[in-house]
Formats: sequence, C-alpha cells, structure tokens
Amino acid sequence: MSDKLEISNPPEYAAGLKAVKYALGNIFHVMPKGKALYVLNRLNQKDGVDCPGCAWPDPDHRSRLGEYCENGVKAIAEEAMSARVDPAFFAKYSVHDLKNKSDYWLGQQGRLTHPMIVRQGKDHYEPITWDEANKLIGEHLQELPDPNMAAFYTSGRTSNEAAFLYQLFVRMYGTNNLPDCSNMCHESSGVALTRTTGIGKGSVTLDDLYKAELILIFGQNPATNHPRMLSALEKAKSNGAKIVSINPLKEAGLVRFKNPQKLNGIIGNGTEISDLYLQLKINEDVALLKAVMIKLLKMADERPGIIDKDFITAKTDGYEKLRADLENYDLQSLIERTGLEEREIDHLVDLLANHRRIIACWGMGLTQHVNGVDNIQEVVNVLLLKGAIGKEGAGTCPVRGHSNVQGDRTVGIAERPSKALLDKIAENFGFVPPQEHGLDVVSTIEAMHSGKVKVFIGMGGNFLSAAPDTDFTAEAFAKTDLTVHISTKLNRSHLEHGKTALILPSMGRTDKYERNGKQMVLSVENSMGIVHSTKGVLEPPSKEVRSEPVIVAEIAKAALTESKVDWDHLVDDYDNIRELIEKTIGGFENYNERLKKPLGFELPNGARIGEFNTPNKKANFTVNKLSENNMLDEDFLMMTTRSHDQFNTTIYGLNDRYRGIENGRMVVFINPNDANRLGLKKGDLVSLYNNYNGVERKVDGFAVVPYNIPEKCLGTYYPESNPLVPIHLKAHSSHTPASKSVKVRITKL
Ligand SMILES: Nc1nc2c(c(=O)[nH]1)N[C@H]1C(S)=C(S)[C@@H](COP(=O)(O)OP(=O)(O)OC[C@H]3O[C@@H](n4cnc5c(=O)[nH]c(N)nc54)[C@H](O)[C@@H]3O)O[C@H]1N2
Ligand SMILES: Nc1nc2c(c(=O)[nH]1)N[C@H]1C(S)=C(S)[C@@H](COP(=O)(O)OP(=O)(O)OC[C@H]3O[C@@H](n4cnc5c(=O)[nH]c(N)nc54)[C@H](O)[C@@H]3O)O[C@H]1N2
Ligand code: SF4
Ligand SMILES: [Mo]
Repeated sequence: MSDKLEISNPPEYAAGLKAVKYALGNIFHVMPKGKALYVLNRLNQKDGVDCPGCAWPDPDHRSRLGEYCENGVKAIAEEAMSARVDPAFFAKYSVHDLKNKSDYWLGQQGRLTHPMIVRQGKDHYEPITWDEANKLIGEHLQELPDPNMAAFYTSGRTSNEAAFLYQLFVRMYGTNNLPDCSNMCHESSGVALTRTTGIGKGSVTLDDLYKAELILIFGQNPATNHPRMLSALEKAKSNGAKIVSINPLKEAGLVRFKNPQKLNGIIGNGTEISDLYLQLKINEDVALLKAVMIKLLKMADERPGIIDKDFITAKTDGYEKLRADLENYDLQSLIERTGLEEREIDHLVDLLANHRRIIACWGMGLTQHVNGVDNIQEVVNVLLLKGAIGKEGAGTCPVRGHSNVQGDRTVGIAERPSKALLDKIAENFGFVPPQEHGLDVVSTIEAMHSGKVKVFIGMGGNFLSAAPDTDFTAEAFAKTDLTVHISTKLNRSHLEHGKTALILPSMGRTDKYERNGKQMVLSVENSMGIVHSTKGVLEPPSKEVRSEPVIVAEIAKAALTESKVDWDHLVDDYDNIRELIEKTIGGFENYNERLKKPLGFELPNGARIGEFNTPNKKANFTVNKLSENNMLDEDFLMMTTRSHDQFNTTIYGLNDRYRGIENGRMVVFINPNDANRLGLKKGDLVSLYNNYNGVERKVDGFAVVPYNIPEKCLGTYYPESNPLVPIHLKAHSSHTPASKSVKVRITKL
C-alpha cells in the first residue's frame, strides 16, 4: 500500500459542519478570503453567478446565508484560484514533463492565461497570438477535402449562447460531427425518454419533488455529485415522502443528511434519507424491475386499483406486450440475479402499490451500461403502470451532470439533429445544413484512430481523460493533424495531442466580461428545464483570455469561406445571439425579456403535462432484455465512479471522505468475502486487467479496500480506471460507454 493512503470506516451521514469546514478550507487555500466570500455571496443568487458545478436546480426561495454546497465551493476554488499557467510555466515544463504529473497537480497550477501552440515535432507549448491561432485553425479546416474530417466536441459547462454559435458555425462549415459530453453521460436517458415519453429530458420540477409520496433513487450519489439535492430530499421527507435508494453501494448521503443550514443538521442527528435501501448487484436493475412488475401486476389482479388502468388505456401503448413478455421470466431467477432478499423487493412493491405520486431519479448507475437505455425504459414502465408521469408530484428525473449540459443540447449541440432543427436553421440562415448524422464521442475516437478525422476542436472538457480506453484515445489524438482545446485549466487532453496542438484560454463562469461598457450576460438551463441568466463577477485571469462566444465567432470567421452571418454583430452584444436562438429553437419566445426575470423561465415540456409527443402521441411501454454480462468464475464487474473530491476529470483533492478514503485515488472497493477468497488484505496492491476480443487492458497499482459492496462487484475511480473500458463496450442505441459494467480480473502485485 502507498505510504500515504489511509482507509477507514465510511461515515453514516453526509454534510454537517464538516462540509462547511472542508469547503472553506479548500477555497481560502487557493485565493484571498475577501475575493472568495465576494463570489460565494453571489453564487446561485438571483441575478448572480450560476454555480459551474452540477445541474441541480436552484430553489425559488434562496437563502442569503449561502445557496451552495461544499462541492460548489470547490468548483469556484478550482476556477477562480489565484495561480496561473502562463507562458513562463510552459517554457519551464515540456509536454513530456507534464505527462508525468498527476491530474491533481495539473489542476493546482492555475488558470490558463495565453493562447499556446505546440508545433509539429516540438515538446514545448509556445505563445501564439489569437490571430495566428485562428488563421491556423481556419487553414487546417479549409484544407480538409471533406468537412466530415473534423470533429467539434462540447462539454456541458458551455453557455447557451456559445453552444448555439458553435453548432451554427459547425453546420455552416458542413458537418454534424458534434460529439458531446452527453454521449458519455445521460445519452441513454435522452434516447429512452424520447422513445417512451416524447421528450429527451426529465418531466419533474423541484416543486414536484416536494409533493411526491415516493421517490426512487437509482444509481446516483447525490452527497457528492448533486449535494443540494439532499436539501430537496429532506424537504420532501418532511412533507411525508418515502425514499428508496437502489445502489450497490451504501452511499452516506442516501443514508442520512445533516443539513448545515439547519440547527438539527449541526447539533442534531440530521434526517434519515432512505426508508429502504436496496443494495443490488451492479447492472441488475432490469432484473429487479421485472421482478417488481411481476409482483405488482399479480397483486393488481386482486387489488386492481394499485395500477392506473385509466391512465394506461387513455395515455399509453404497449401494455399488453409488456404483460405478455413478463410471462417469460422466472421470478425466483430474477430475484437471485439481483442479490437481494425477496422481502426487500416485497417492501418496494408494497411502497409502489400504496402510493401514486411517484418520482424516479437516476444517474450514471443506470446510463453507463451496454443496456443503459433498457434500464431507463424499464424504470419508465414502472412509472407508467402507476400513471406516474404527467401529473403533480410524479414523473421522471434524470439528474443531469454538468451545469449546462441540458441547455447545450436544447440549443442545437446534437450529432443526430432532428429534421425540424435542420429545417429551421435552413430557413433562418439561408444555407442547407448537412443532413446526415455526425459522429458521437466513441465514433469520433474510432474515426481519429482510423485516420478519418484529422482535426479535433474541443469546446471545454477533457476529452482524453473522460473518454473510454485512454491509451486508444491517446493514439487517436496523436494521429490527427490538429487538436484545439478551448479551456480554462490545463488538463491531459493538452498533453496527448495532435501533430500540432493549440490551447485557447477561455473565460469561465465566474469571469466578468464587459463589452462597449455593458456586461455580457450568459444563460444556462438546469436539470429541470429552467433557463436563467448567469453573470460573472471577477476580473478574468489575464487580458488575453476570451469569452467563449467570441472565441467561436473568430474561429468561424477564419474557417468559413462564405457566411451570411455577421459574427461581429452577434458577439457585440449577446442579446443578438439570443434573438437568433429565439428564432430557431422552440420555447425561447421573448428570450431577452424573460431572462431578466429573477427566476428565469421554464421551457415547454409535454411529458410534464401529460402530453406525449411520440409518433403515436402516447407514452410507450417497452419490452426490455436482461443485462448480459457473460461473467466467468474469475471475472468481476467493475463500476467506475466519482470520489467526493473531484469534478469529472478535475481532481480537487485526494480524499473520498464519505467512503473512508484519504490521500489516494488508486483504490479498488471489493466485498470482504471476495477479498478473502483471493487472499487479499486491506491495502494490498493489485493489477486489474481484462481481455475483450483478444485485446488485453491492464492497470497496475490499485490498493484493495474491503468494502460493503455486493459480491463479484468492484468499484474504482474514474479517470484512473478508464484504460480498462474497451472502446467498443457501449450502450445499444445511445452509444454511451459502459463504464459502470466493465469485466475485470485481479492479480496481486
Ligand atoms: N462533485 C461532483 N459533482 C458532479 C460531478 C463530479 O464528478 N463531481 N460530475 C457531474 C456529472 S457530469 C455527472 S453525470 C453527475 C454524476 O453523478 P452520479 O450519477 O451520482 O455519478 P457517479 O459518481 O458515477 O455515481 C454513480 C452511482 O451509481 C451507482 N451504481 C453504479 N452501478 C450501478 C448499477 O448498475 N445500478 C445502480 N442502481 N447503481 C449503480 C454507484 O454506486 C454510484 O452511487 O454528477 C455531476 N456532479
Ligand atoms: N469511466 C468513466 N468515464 C466517464 C464517466 C464515468 O462515470 N466513468 N463519466 C462521464 C461523464 S458523465 C461525463 S459528463 C464526462 C465528462 O467529460 P468532460 O466534460 O470532457 O470533462 P470535465 O472533466 O468536466 O472537463 C474539465 C475541463 O473543462 C475545462 N473547463 C472547465 N470550465 C470551463 C469553461 O467554463 N469553459 C471552457 N471552455 N472550459 C472549461 C477545463 O479546462 C477542465 O480541465 O466524462 C465521462 N467519462
Ligand atoms: S448542488 Fe451542484 S449546482 Fe448546487 S452548489 Fe452544489 S455543485 Fe453547485
Ligand atoms: Mo456527466
């Protein structure tokens, strides 16, 4: 075991005063106190700066004491830290030197300040002017024989305004190659919900959550990833809701929450969150839900009222097929697969039978499997049986990740755009956008690897570390002619690069941008479809960093040989961009006016009001298959999750307080019986490896952590374990990498 790593018993609650202490300690360490408090006072306030962390919505009533969480503070610290990565830094460290540094170290070096280039054959980034950089990008793009030889990635922190301009430019250039972080995230939700409910987004609002009688939380770890969701769950509980968590791990925040804004959370015991905790095996959610439906339908034969027959008849399609299909399963084998006791499943069935206002929330634990789409469709089946979509206090709640990942999609970042969007673009902008579908994340990597994509541009994000099969993705980047990253912070995508590579330093959420004496306002959409403004409050890290819409406009001007769009006019005042969004995307009427409302405005959502915009205008039941993991005796199923001290590939620190881990990230959580069987003790170092289709993948140096996790299941952190996720292992239909069910074996080092 590494000398520093410490493993202890995980706590039985999340948050409390410790969270406040850690958060403030973290931010005061990297920036002056006064400046930190100045931003925090404006964080998530009406007319303030939207938290760059997750997409959890803000409540209508905001506490002036602070409307943010520990991880929101860490997100601000990471972005607004005083340290700088400037030309002197790049003169000191070669790319080779930087490759040997940890992700945590890279992040701690500070904000990027200047456009930088690494020229072919060189090992140092050197400064370049914006004009030269744009010219170089323009030349590369113009020289490609086919626009489909370029790919344009987006990460979900990008504002609506920047994203809209970006997709417009990309389509004018001639491709729909718009891979997006969604492809690795909630794409499975988008696909499943579009098919079943007619809208690729969740249907509930915060108010619904407060009114729900029963809330099911599948595959999500809110204490770390959406901490303020715990306050909403606390409120739902105080209104009488029951909560069920379905998760292989007993996540502390789902057990008990001590709200640091309340006396009971500071000196009391806090609130018990889950009434029932189902610790099922990884990737057995479909088996669980089938068992639940078989039991529920059987019960309904005696008590017909427990399913909503009227709703099923009036609003849905496919009920009979679902019933017929369930006949094919043996209940006991389904139960056995889940690893749960039958009485635990009966408890869930009883709760479902006896409540009507039901909400299902979920995260990456459902989406990142080969059967990710099936998982979500099966959740929808249960809700539809109960008539629990399209009414108050009930519905679907995929909890989105990045703060504007949903908005980016809404305003047109889509590699598989709808015909309606393309027609509208044609009508408004006087050109025929490409009609054929473009590349998503996985197919972009494959296309770079096979030489079909030669230029990669990333609007935010850290494609290399976020993507599966890290070594393969690094090879793919190395085969391109040019990689360009529009970034706030240094990351590994800058280090595994194309023959020529550019870093374009961007402003972040906290940076204030004024033009012609007027502050530019940006807008974002949260996980529940509310669009609102966000205004930076801090001096940007250098005079050279640019606002994202400006960066896009300048690239567009350099790359497009002809354009009917006046890019300068658009970025002269971001109101002008919003006028175009209003003309192109439904639901944005009076965008500029409504954005001035303190709470923003709600986008239309058919499923929310019981209107299902599917081709048959019904909500659709679906028939889904069980997962097929084809495990052999020595195989384990590994999920890759986040620690409490990270935001995706950004590592805030080396602890995972809620799982008892300190000072290390190279750990593997394993059931104590499995560890014993393999002769492994706490702290032993092991290799994890696998062999898919004859290709061996291996990562050395994980420390064993015997943990409360079902047998044959393992947990590791992403991105360290991404080299083990095979590029081809992805969800049907959504193509989301199956990074929560990777087969691996263990050997002791
Ligand atoms: N602080 C912080 N906040 C974040 C992020 C971050 O990295 N750090 N990332 C943001 C982003 S982009 C996203 S998408 C979200 C992610 O938020 P989450 O969806 O919470 O993401 P993960 O950490 O991957 O956790 C997945 C959960 O699913 C469980 N799980 C794994 N496999 C299964 C399974 O087969 N079935 C079930 N039922 N459960 C399973 C795991 O035990 C874990 O609790 O958070 C966002 N917010
Ligand atoms: N194995 C495994 N892999 C996964 C996942 C998993 O659970 N397991 N989760 C997947 C998920 S859900 C997601 S969403 C992806 C995340 O994939 P990405 O969105 O690509 O990754 P991030 O780590 O969020 O990106 C961080 C970088 O974004 C840049 N950045 C931050 N803020 C800004 C900004 O305001 N503007 C600009 N221009 N740049 C900015 C910084 O340079 C920073 O280094 O990873 C996926 N990969
Ligand atoms: S819950 Fe998410 S959006 Fe809210 S403060 Fe925390 S990290 Fe930021
Ligand atoms: Mo995500």
